[in-house]
Amino acid sequence: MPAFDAIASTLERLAIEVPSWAYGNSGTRFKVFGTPGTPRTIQEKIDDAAMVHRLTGLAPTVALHIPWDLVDDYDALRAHATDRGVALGTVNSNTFQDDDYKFGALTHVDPKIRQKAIDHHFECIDVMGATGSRDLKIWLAEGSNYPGQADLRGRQDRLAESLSSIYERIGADQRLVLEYKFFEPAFYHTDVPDWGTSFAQVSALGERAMVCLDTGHHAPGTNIEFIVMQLLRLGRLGSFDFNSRFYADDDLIVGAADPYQLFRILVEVIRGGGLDEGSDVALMLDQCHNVEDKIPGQIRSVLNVQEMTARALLLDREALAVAQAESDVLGANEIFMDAFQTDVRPTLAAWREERGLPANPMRAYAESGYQQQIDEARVGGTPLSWT
Ligand code: PSV
Ligand code: MN
Repeated sequence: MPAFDAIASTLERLAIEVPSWAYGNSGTRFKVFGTPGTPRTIQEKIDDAAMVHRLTGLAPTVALHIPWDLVDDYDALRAHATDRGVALGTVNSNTFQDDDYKFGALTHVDPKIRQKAIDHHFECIDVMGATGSRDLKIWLAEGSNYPGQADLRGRQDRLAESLSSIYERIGADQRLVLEYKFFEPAFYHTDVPDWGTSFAQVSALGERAMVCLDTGHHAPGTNIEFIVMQLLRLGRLGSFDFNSRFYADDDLIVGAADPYQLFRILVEVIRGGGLDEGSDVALMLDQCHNVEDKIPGQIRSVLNVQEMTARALLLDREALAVAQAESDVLGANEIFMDAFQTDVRPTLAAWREERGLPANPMRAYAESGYQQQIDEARVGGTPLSWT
């Protein structure tokens, strides 16, 4: 197994983008529970995200969701983030909360509604200009509930046309990233249900169009690491939305439901060059903290990714290659499991201290007094939420 020193420089590069919406209230369709200290403004969300970065050194950028994070002055928002030691990251479009989009947005049969959805993406691209963001991430809640309700082929053709108008507006240093999801909110068919559809659509656009893989967006039992391998091999893995799930798109803390799956995914990320210097693969979280405190929920999440990345980096690839070449099934599996079962926590704690970070960021947060401070200060106003 490689020594920790040999993997430290890669670990040092690890950067995980946090979603602004993770700091707001969220819930299920049954109930959104309010919590004290919830941000009332995007600036307060950024303050909370900055706390996660300060304690972990792992979360230098914050993703925005438009219009949830709409402001008049994005230059000022960018300055606010810089002042707190973080930067603004991916801009996520939102065509799923407007009445006009009941039967589709980029796929809608009505050209006026399609244009409205395209215009929204143009606005997002303008925002990216001001925030300095590289990626426009598109997730579409489009589909149908009943067989016969919609012309599947016509919708796919309209999607291609709409995406192409959006792609033409993307700047030379920017990317369009298309996220897929197999169901929800539509239950019969979804217009971008799987990586193959996303891949086909983005490949038709050009080099700067990529696929986003949200770990919660697959049918149970799907071999996600295989998809990771394939997209990296094809040069189209733009980004991850990390979270974990037991049943559907649960948006729980990454690595909480199935740490071994997270390890296997990261093994393929590393194998495919996704953590190499200069890699364009963006690692993001897409999570909701419905019942747990949001800031420590985010701290736990980035630490989980760091721990599994360290274990995946410790995989003895040379020994594994030999075992694979010899068709040594059990030997290869043992090498793989040895890396997964390595407890990296004490080594990571010491390494954090060496770099001026708290050995235990969860404890440091609990002892920082920040939660009490925001609970007391954030009184009045409307706590942000996605409902
Ligand atoms: C859809 O379920 C999704 O994963 C997309 O990334 C959205 O932007 C996000 O969740 C909203 O929470
Ligand atoms: Mn997502």
